[in-house]
Amino acid sequence: MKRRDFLKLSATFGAGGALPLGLISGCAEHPLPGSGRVTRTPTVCDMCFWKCAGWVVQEDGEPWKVVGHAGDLHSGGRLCTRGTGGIGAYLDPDRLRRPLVRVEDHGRQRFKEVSWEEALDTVAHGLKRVAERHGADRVALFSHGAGGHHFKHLLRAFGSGSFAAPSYAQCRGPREVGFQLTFGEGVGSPDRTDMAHSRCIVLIGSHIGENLHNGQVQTLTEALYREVTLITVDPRFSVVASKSRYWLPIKPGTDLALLLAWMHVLIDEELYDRDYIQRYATGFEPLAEHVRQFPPEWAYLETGIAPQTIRETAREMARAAPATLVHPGRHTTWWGDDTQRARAIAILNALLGSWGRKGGLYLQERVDLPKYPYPPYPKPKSTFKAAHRGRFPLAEAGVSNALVEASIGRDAHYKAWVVYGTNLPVTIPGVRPLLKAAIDSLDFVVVIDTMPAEITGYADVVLPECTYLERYDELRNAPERRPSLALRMPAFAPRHETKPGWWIAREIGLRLGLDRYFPWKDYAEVLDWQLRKVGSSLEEMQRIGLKHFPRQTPLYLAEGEDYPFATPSGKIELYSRTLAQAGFDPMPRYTPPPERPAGYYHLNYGRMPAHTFSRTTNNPLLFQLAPENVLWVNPITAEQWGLRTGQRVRLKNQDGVVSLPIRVRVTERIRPDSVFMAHGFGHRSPRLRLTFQVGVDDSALMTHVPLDPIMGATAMRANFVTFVKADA
Ligand SMILES: Nc1nc2c(c(=O)[nH]1)N[C@H]1C(S)=C(S)[C@@H](COP(=O)(O)OP(=O)(O)OC[C@H]3O[C@@H](n4cnc5c(=O)[nH]c(N)nc54)[C@H](O)[C@@H]3O)O[C@H]1N2
Ligand SMILES: Nc1nc2c(c(=O)[nH]1)N[C@H]1C(S)=C(S)[C@@H](COP(=O)(O)OP(=O)(O)OC[C@H]3O[C@@H](n4cnc5c(=O)[nH]c(N)nc54)[C@H](O)[C@@H]3O)O[C@H]1N2
Ligand code: SF4
Ligand SMILES: [Mo]
Repeated sequence: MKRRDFLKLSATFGAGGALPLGLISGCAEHPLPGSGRVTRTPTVCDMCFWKCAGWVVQEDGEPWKVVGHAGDLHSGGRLCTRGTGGIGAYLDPDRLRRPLVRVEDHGRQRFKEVSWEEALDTVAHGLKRVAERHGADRVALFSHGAGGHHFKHLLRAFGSGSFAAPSYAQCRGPREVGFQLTFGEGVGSPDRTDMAHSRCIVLIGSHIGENLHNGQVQTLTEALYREVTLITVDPRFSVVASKSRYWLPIKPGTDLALLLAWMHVLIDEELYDRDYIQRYATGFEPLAEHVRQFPPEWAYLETGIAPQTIRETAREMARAAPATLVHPGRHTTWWGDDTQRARAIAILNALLGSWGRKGGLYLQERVDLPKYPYPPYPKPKSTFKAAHRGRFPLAEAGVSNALVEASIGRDAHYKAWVVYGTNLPVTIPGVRPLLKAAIDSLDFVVVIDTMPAEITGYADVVLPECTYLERYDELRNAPERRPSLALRMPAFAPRHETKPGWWIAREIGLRLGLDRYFPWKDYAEVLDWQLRKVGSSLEEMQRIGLKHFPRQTPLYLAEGEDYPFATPSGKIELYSRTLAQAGFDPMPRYTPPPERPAGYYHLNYGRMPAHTFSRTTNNPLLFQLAPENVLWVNPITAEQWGLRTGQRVRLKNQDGVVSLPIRVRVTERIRPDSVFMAHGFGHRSPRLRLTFQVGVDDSALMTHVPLDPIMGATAMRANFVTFVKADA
């Protein structure tokens, strides 16, 4: 076991390059574009995970702009702010440039720049040693984003079965499990919401607009033009709340009470879709019996929402049904009972008959794209389940925080990590002390990133990947309403000494003797092979970027059609035997949230349109739009504490953790019992020169992290903060 210092990259290797601000002023001096030779290259945006298809436009070989692909349902032909700012990711002078290896000099650790040869040999040596001593299954992969695919392939071939992504236990996991239990299928990505045709939309938390998933914002906008009845449940007057007919400023953490009361009204007033429930669902009687106990008057005491409003909104939902969408949400790891809340949302949709119906949740289909014929993977000796130690019985993927825990100590299960495209210290709440202990215990850690993000400071080897604009990746094969394939290909040669993920994975694979799993030289060969199997080719896709394929199955259920749901009963399960058998409530039960300590406020957080998590805050183009996050404070609270807009305060959480200073914004748009900030700021890596210590990192204040017992999600909303004047 060796102890590792958190290495701050700034002092350890030559940064080079002008300050990013140079790039900003440089842009203004650029001659007017459009006068030279214009070329375009297809891409799939990677500035977030909505995967919009687009074009990289160049003039005389110089980067000009990234634009949306007309006809693409993800982008509607337009990219969002962040997608447009993709060029900034390519140009960022703070990018990782060369491979780095941790070395020790006179008792001091630092990073040394090395050749790719040396870095890859070091990685292969590190992984091989772990495999020989403990087994290849003792290597865990943490990954997020399209490029993670190459490393999953590498590690499967190697013999590992332990993969975790923050898109599961920090994001969509509870919703996928909740919907799967109810309908036999998850919601998937892009979310199967048919908002373009909805007549009533219910948003529970989902702050669409600030949560900028492009196609979703556009279909919601279409719905608003058609005067959809929009009902938004949010303790904050979000942008979308301002467009809503009903804004329900719910007491934080009490949504399940509201959902049960809505079910109560639908059943009590016989407003639910009786035919649909009779044909497709099972467990209606026990559900009706269960929700009888939860009238709006009961929910009022929990949620603060007036009984009359609860009844009125339930009736609105029923009036528009089945073209009523109760949005499943996306980031659903809130309070620790999140699978049950997702179940309640799924059941509410079922009562309204909206699953598989126009204006509700459509039926998904992907292009039937064959997998490249690799030899079968060896069966791993253990999988991520080893890390769960019998907990989270319904988790279908690795729970990242559990994998971190299972990496701590001399006898820990995991001995090495591969981390691709995920900034673990900022991403997993409450993980920092665990992360430090894990890194001290592990034999070997390799991080593949584009930026000197916080996670790189924990690595033995840092491998610099090129950005998505400089590489091929897997084809986008997403189940939008019309199935399509989209190509990401290099628009520019990789800058500095960066390399594409597929190349890095292959080079490591060859050094591990896994040649059989990498029979190609260039990933373009894989893409061409796949595309030819579906009647296209790489050459065609390089020209057109995006190709639609006819649907093989219907988008909606036909009237009166029998439909086999992929649940154990073949029906929509209002009562879940699977949950009962695993020792959980078969129907959602409400637990009140923890009490707010006196003088403390709910720490609420979310998105802002100009940034994606911590990955874009240093992007020099997006930084101009939103250089820092601010703290929303209600005027009543502000007056009690003597706070004014623009003033800086520090926050202290219930466990005594104090934040960096953050600027106050006094606004009626937040409840007096809560404060709000956007996630992704307050960087601790000085090598991120624009954003180092600018704004506040919400995750640093999340030290109380309840886990969803059903699938392991890390709740992020159960923390409270108070104010410390910045100068104090
Ligand atoms: N611009 C931008 N867009 C993004 C992303 C990004 O980084 N940047 N990330 C994308 C990803 S991966 C995801 S998962 C999605 C997440 O986007 P969403 O799924 O919309 O996120 P949530 O965190 O569920 O919702 C945040 C909202 O919940 C409200 N809220 C807080 N507490 C409660 C409560 O107790 N009850 C209710 N009803 N509401 C509450 C907050 O006030 C806030 O408005 O965004 C996606 N879109
Ligand atoms: N406190 C708090 N925590 C959260 C959330 C929150 O709202 N608040 N949101 C949660 C949600 S919904 C999600 S989905 C997760 C997201 O979790 P992450 O995906 O881990 O989020 P990021 O902070 O953007 O970290 C991405 C990392 O990938 C690197 N990167 C970017 N592009 C590339 C690339 O092309 N190749 C490689 N190799 N690396 C790249 C970035 O430099 C950065 O280090 O966070 C979750 N955690
Ligand atoms: S929503 Fe924006 S950032 Fe996300 S993929 Fe689309 S254009 Fe890119
Ligand atoms: Mo997410």
